[in-house]
Amino acid sequence: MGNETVVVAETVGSIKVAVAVCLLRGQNVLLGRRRSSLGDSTFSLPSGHLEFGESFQECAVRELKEETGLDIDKIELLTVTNNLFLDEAKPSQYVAVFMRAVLADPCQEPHNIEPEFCDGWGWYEWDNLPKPLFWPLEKVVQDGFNPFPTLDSC
Ligand code: IPR
Ligand code: MG
Repeated sequence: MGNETVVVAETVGSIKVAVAVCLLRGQNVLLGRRRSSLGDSTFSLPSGHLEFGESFQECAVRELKEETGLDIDKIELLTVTNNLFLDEAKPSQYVAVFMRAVLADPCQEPHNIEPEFCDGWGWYEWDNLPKPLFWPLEKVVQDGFNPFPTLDSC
């Protein structure tokens, strides 16, 4: 890495990869209100940083367990977005990997395992999402993203 690159990395932070999970139950999706310097008080999917050596699916399973206590199943990759947070004290860039999943046991309920990072979890209809949404989620919603499987037409 050249000296200029090192200086830039120290000033603006590094590029990170995060996995966000659309956990589907009926027509609802699980959201929690963030307690974080990034997107404080906005509604967000369960999400977190990809750790070294993890697959996207493994990261989704781990983050759901850590943040909600839930076990998930049928984990699929949906889309990837590139998110620049330029207004932060230390600007950052996140590649957000959006997955979808369902509950391994449909009777399970989410628990707020990390109350320092989240006000609590709730189920919300996709067509009536709460506001404000965490910006990476708001952006895909505005672009027409829908995590629910479509019925095959033939
Ligand atoms: P952690 O790993 O703290 O759960 O990360 P997060 O919930 O802040 O995830 C970052 C999400 C991306 C999309 C900015
Ligand atoms: Mg998180």
